Amino acid sequence: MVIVGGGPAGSLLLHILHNAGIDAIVLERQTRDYVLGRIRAGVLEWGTVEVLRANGLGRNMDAEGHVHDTINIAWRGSELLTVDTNLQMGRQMMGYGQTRIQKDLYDASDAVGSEIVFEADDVAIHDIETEAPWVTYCHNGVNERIDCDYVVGCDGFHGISRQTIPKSIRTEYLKEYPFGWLGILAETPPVPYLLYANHHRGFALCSSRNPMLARFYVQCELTDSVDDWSDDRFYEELTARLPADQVALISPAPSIEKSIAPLRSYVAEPLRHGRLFLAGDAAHIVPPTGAKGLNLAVADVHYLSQALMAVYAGNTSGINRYSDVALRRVWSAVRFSFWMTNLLHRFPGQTAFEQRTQEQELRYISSSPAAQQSLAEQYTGLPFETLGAD
Ligand code: RFL
Ligand code: PHB
Repeated sequence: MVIVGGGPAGSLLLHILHNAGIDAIVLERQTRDYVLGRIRAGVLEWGTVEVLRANGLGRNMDAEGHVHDTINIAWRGSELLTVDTNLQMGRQMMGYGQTRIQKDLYDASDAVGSEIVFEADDVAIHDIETEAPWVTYCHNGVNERIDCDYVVGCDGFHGISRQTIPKSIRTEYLKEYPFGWLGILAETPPVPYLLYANHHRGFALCSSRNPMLARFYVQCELTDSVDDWSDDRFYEELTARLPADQVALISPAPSIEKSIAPLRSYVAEPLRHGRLFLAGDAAHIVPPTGAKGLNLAVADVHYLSQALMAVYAGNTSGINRYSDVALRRVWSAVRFSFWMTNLLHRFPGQTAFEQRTQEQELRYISSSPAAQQSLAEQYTGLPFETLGAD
């Protein structure tokens, strides 16, 4: 089997299949260091934690991760809404950076000798509608060809796998939001919980990576570049959007990483065409507000690996359900992330009326255990479905 893309989705799938004795190879366009240097997700649903543990990837996460059992939302400059996910749903989240998961995955691949080809250029997928697909790529100037049973596209939003599905078969759904997130990483003690903010100056978020590494975000203009944002300007804006007692928890320190990400929702359906399957960001993107992107990638891989293991044991029913089952979870996360994004951001041209309705929704959640339970249920992640039989 060929897996295109060695991000979290591709390298986790490789690891699970390798453990099950299924022959697979990952083709990754970038260098190992480049993939390890990308700063992205930080919050894992408990289902993700369990998938990682079940596949022998829990040791560092359990030693270094930080368990969160509250979601905190500051609003109107002084109010603070705290949802206790343990109380509401009996569930928690794990703070553990994507960079660390990626390192754990690459280390696991080194330890067991599963194969990841870095700097694989010009990957192309052929004859995907036949029983005998093949993949070509160029490595160290040499053209290579692999004949395989299946191809899995885990090559992210800008990958090539999705484009292999003819346009006549693919349906795409896209929503672009009129703002981005500017994120920094700083060596300073983080706010000790997840802290989101709705403020008339715009959204803000305080998260963490470890006890001496904080991750902060502020909503910014799509046209902004990181050069427009000195560290001083960043902290001025972040602290202007938070209540004074929360600001007291932040000790500004120089940024060691600074980047801007646009916010979008995107889904491509179906997740299967012939012998090609899509998983993770290759098929869907959510705005980071709900902390769902990496978790969806892990859920896809969970479903797909189960289905593929069944195929090699002679049962093809699960693989025929993969696209439908995975897409149900995807749309649930797409809807939730859209809702969180609408609730917490300042939209261009937002009127005082719209600001008040956002604030009223936050007031309602503050006072309603039912609303808190719904937020906690979705944020901590819905249970996995079973793939079932035909
Ligand atoms: P990735 O990580 O994009 O990996 C795809 C890999 O494919 C490679 N590739 C190719 N390889 C070969 N040939 C080609 N033609 C190729 N084209 C691309 C790429 O080099 C890359 O290595 O997708 P994957 O594996 O599906 O993983 C998805 C996650 O990375 C993503 O959903 C999350 O980072 C999203 N996300 C968050 N998710 C969460 O669950 N919780 C969070 O708290 C969270 N926070 C975030 C986020 C994403 C963010 N950004 C930057 C968009 C915060 C931010 C700011
Ligand atoms: C992060 O820690 O990077 C993070 C946390 C929560 C989010 C998005 C990103 O919703």
